[in-house]
Amino acid sequence: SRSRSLQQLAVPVCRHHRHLPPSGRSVGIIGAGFSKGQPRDGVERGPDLIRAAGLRDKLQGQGCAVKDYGNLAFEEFANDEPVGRVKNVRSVGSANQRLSEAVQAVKRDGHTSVMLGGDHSLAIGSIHGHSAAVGELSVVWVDAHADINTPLTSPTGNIHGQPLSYVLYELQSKIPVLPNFSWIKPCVSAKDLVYIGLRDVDPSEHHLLKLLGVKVFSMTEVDQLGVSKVMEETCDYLSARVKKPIHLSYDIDAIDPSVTPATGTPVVGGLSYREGVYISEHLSQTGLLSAVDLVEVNPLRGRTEQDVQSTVHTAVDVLLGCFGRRREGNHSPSHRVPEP
Ligand SMILES: [Mn+2]
Repeated sequence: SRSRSLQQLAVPVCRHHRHLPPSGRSVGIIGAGFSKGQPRDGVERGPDLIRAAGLRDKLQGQGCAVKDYGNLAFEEFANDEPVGRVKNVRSVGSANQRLSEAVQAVKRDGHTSVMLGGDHSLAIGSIHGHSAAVGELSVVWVDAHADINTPLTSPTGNIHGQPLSYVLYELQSKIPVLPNFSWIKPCVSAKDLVYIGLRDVDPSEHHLLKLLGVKVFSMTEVDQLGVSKVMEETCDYLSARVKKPIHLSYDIDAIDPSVTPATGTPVVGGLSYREGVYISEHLSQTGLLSAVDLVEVNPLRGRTEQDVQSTVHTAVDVLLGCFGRRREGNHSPSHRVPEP
């Protein structure tokens, strides 16, 4: 029959996962305008810019239920002196504890959590809260950088280059005691982490990635395999044992600075717009996406208004892709062709 042959044509994108309809998802948005994981002003404006670009209406327009939990308020620390080389430790620890609790509340309410940053140090609290609510996770880290320095290997002391070191079980013994960090419990196994888009990795990070055997699709592999094969292999790898809920931590600097220039640490040779959106479209199809971070949008790093708009709209499109938007178009099941 006609419907039978159409079904046969609908080959799942990822062979371990089933296709889901592009509607009916429930999204909980958390604004986390926190910037002390790095030195540049402006990244705290990310959440409101992404909202102003119409995120909520666009998600609702594609069939999602959306609850916006508003912007988190973060505690100020007057004397947040460096600990060793690590900067703003108390502020970062406190902000992430607050964020972890917020993500847990969003997950308890039954939503897919969307955390709008802010800088990438916020992945600590986002991943911690996600795991506290749902248990073991897979993490897909889309970024130009590996963000896996420990406090002792970091060349800069900026915690946005370190978040993974705090959440990986395997690095627990390498992390010194830090003020406001005692609540953090490692919750991700190195075998459940996949990187996409790397192209600026410190030697000490490269050593850690090899030591832990982390799965990496750097820009070299994206060039070699193409993004569709990278995503197929990512899902095959992550679902080879057990299908765990996926945490997507998406740094906008993964995408090429010609498309997303308004970010703190741009690196040439990044993902195209199309590759960047394909990643979220593909993960959406798995039905396993349970929390998303979209971080490092910094309007003060754009030289023109066009730079800022291009960065913000790309961030929105990445998020829409996470929740069923398809470039072929979408329509709700209730659509009928009008009769004359
Ligand atoms: Mn990052």
